Amino acid sequence: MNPELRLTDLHPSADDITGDVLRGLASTPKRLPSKYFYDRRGSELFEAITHQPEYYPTRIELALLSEHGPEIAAAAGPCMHVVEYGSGSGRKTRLLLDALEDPVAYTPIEISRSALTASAERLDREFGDVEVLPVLADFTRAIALPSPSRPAASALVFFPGSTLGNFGHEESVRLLQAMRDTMGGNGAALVGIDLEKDPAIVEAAYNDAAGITAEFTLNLLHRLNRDVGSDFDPGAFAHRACYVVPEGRIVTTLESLRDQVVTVEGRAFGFAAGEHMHVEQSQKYSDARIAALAARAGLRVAARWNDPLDWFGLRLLRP
Ligand code: AVI
Repeated sequence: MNPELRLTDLHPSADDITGDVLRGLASTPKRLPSKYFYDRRGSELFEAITHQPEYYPTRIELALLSEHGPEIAAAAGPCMHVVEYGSGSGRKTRLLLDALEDPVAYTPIEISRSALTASAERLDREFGDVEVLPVLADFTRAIALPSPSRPAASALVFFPGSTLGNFGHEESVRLLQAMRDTMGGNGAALVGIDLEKDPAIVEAAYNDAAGITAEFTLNLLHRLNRDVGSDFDPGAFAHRACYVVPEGRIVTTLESLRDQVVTVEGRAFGFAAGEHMHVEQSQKYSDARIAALAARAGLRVAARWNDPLDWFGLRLLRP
C-alpha cells in the first residue's frame, strides 16, 4: 500500500472468523456468513461475476450512475466526505466521485485487503484533490471512522450493489441505523437496490453458465480451510441458488453431496447427503419494502432512479 495512504486496519482476527464459523455450523440449518466470501480469490471471482452476461445488477447500476450523475450530485449537495460500505473494486465510486460537486474525502470500508488496497491506490491517483482514507474492516461492526484533514459540510454514505440485500431484516435495519449515524443530520445515503422481477431472470444471474458463481461460493470452503484450519472437502459440496417466492430473495446454499464429517478446531460437524448449508441471501426489493426498511432506521426515500425496465434502482435516503 502506498505509504502516503493512512490505512485504518480493523480486519477481523482469525479468532473472530473461527467463532462465527463454529456458531454457524452448530445452528440448524447450518450456515456460514457470506462476508467471508471475500478473500483475495473471492474478490477476484466476484469481480468476474459482475462481468457475466446473466449478472445484470452491476451493468445497470453503472449505467444509472453515469446517466444520472448530475441529478445525484444535485440531490446529494456540495462538499462532502463520501463513505463507502463494501467498496470492492471501486468501479462505481469513480463515477460517483466524478459526478459530485466537491468531494473532500473518500473513506472506503472493505473486508478484503487486496480489493481495498488496489482500489484505494487507484482512486488516490485518479482523484488528487480527494483525501483517500481506507478502512480495512467488517462494516457490520461498529467502526470509528477517520476524520478528513479538510472539513466536509456533510457525509454521503455510498452502499451500492444491493449489498444491503445480503443481510437479514434486523441486520439491514441496524446497518441503515449505523449509516444514519455516519451521515449526521444533513447527510444522505445513496443505496443500490436490486428490484423484484421475474424469478427466472434472478435465478440465471446467480447460476451463470460459465460457473463463476459456483466457484465463488465453493471458494468460501477453501478460504476457511486456509484461515481457520477446517477440513471441508470442496469437491463434496455443490452450489445451489434458488429464488424463494414469498420472501422475494435468492437463497444460496452449499449442498452436501454425501454423508460426511467436517472438523473445525477439533469439533466435528456431521453433514447428511442432500443437507443444505445456508451461505448467502440476496433480497430483491419493492418500493414499499425499501421505504419500510428505511423508515425503521429513521430514514426516508428522498430521491429514486430506476433503469427503464425497473430491474435495479438507486435510492437517496435522508433522515
Ligand atoms: C455483493 N452482493 C451484492 C452480491 C449479490 O448479488 O448478492 C454477491 C453475489 N453473490 C453471488 N453473486 C453475487
